[in-house]
Amino acid sequence: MTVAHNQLANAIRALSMDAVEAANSGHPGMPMGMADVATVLFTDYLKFDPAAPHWADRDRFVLSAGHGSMLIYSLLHLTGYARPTLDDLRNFRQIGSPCAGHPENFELAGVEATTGPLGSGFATAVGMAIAERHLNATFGDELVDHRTWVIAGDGCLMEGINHEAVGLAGHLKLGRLIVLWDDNRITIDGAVELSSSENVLGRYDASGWHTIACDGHDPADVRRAIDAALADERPSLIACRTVIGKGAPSKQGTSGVHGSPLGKAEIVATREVLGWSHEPFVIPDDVREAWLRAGKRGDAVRTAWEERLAASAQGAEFSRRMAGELPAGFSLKTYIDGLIANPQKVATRKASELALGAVNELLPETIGGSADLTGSNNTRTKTQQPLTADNYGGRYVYYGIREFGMSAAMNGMALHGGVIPYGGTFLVFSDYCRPAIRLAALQRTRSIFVMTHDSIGLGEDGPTHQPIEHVMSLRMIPNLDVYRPADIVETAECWELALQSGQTPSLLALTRQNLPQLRTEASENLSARGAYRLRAATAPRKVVLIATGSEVEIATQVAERLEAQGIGADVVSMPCWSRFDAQTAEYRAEVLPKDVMRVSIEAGTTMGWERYTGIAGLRFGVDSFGASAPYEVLYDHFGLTADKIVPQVVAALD
Ligand SMILES: Cc1ncc(C[n+]2csc(CCOP(=O)(O)OP(=O)(O)O)c2C)c(N)n1
Ligand SMILES: [Mg+2]
Repeated sequence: MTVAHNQLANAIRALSMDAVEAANSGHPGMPMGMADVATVLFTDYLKFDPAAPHWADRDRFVLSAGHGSMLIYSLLHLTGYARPTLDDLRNFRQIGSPCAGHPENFELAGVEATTGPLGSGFATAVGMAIAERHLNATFGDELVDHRTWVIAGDGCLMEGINHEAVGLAGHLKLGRLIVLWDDNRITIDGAVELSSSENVLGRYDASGWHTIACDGHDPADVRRAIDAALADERPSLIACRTVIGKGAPSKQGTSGVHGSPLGKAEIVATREVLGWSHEPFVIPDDVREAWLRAGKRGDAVRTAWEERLAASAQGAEFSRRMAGELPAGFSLKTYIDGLIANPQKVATRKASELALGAVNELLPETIGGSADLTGSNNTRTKTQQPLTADNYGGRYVYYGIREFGMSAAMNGMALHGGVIPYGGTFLVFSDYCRPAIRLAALQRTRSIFVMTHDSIGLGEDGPTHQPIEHVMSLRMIPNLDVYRPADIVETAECWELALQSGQTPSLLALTRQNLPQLRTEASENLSARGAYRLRAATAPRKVVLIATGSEVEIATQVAERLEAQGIGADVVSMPCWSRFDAQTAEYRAEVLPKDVMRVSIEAGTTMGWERYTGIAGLRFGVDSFGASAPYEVLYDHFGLTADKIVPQVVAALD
């Protein structure tokens, strides 16, 4: 028995308005407006299998307009995913339900990306499309042959990040990326024309996209547009003209239906208009069966794919990569042993390049890149070919000056799986990446941010380029490991840890200026503990000097001078706060004993170092903007030299 398109779409509308009503919060307008488009996509086009939600060759679907979360929750429920259940939907936005206010990738299979910050989902999807093409180039059509679909709203297209994402996708000719734009001409404040008079399709055309418009409430017209998008080799934007809150007689077409429950009377009237007489959360059998049939469309395709995977000579390697597992026995120990044997004085950005030389040989899944600072970030290694529209098999992306777009795309690559993305810019521009770094941490992706020029130590470029608050403020982001290695050995250790952290993104803060190798004896990966005693006091211990990165060298100089005066001083190198905080209380107390004065030295804000120095300790850093001068002059100017620090420590001990 066939069920009319309208009934399928109305099931989404009813679930959405009823769940928002039950929660007394949420956004009914977008799911009701896009119900027809989503029904066409999920019943006729999307390659997926609710019984095998992690099937590697499934199409990726990203609901970039994350406020419309009830759209994806309805679709996952109706097509037969194990979750969300009807109870989950009834508990939309309540504690314990996987149906969070905005879709979270870690809550539900089928939610490929966390969305809600407008524009981010779209930019993340660009990374998924890059990963798909790259893996296709590596493993062939028989294993990798899928698309990335996005539903985006006016907000997703207005955000600045959209400019970066569209430019990158157009340049890389990501023809398997198809964006369905909910062109409803409404945002929260009212009509789009209040704030925008942009020719959106013109902008996309100019960026190398295929564009087409359709009536988003006419399934045949939506199919026509999607078919045209499929036939075109460019990425596609389909402007789906819709009415927000479609079906709610007195509210549809207005911003009033964007983010508020419809209210009892309007819901009764909507049921009338839709011809949907069922109680809340009741789906009639014929509609339920029709939706479940749509969810089974992918079954045969998936089984055939599994057979190809099992028969493929590359099957095991492909599966390893998609599982996010490193090759058995992966370690940088051999490389680090070589460093111990042959100490070198290099900037940690250079040390990072050298470590990457080893990493990129050992791990075929890394994809590097930089936001137009390749030569400064030292992110490209000799064997890496550019990933381009003509060679998706390349392993280095020239992201252009698109820090946010790069970071979001990296998250998309990591979420897609099969690749490990890393990308660089100056640390000060982590501010431009920050929303994506935060989403990497929230989504638990292995994105590795390589941030060089990490302090006033970059010198002459001056205060606009000198990070002050950056390292500290990045440390505040939960589930982000911020590393600031002190020398070439720690840099390699931090790279090893970043690569081994499958569920935690990492950020490496690296110097422009050369640093001596402080670690000259073979050992386990000491950076893994976050902080460790680099040098123990010889005279009776009075001070523990805690430093990171380039200031560890200064701390050792301070310690030598103090020791010469008979004042025993430990030097603790602390490349990663979050890792240190995860150690046992005994270890932490051993490294940072309470009964000794503790002093921090870091060329950035001192705010926060009280955590380890206590109020009674001393904190040396930079609490103003920097200045433009050679870096040695700046270190003296800001008091970060042994000459300036030693007398203050001695005075404090008296
Ligand atoms: C970066 C960001 N800024 C602001 C918001 C708050 N917000 C959520 S939806 C929305 C309006 C979006 O308009 P549109 O995309 O057209 O959605 P529609 O009203 O059509 O559902 C805003 C401003 C957000 N979620 N993310
Ligand atoms: Mg809108």
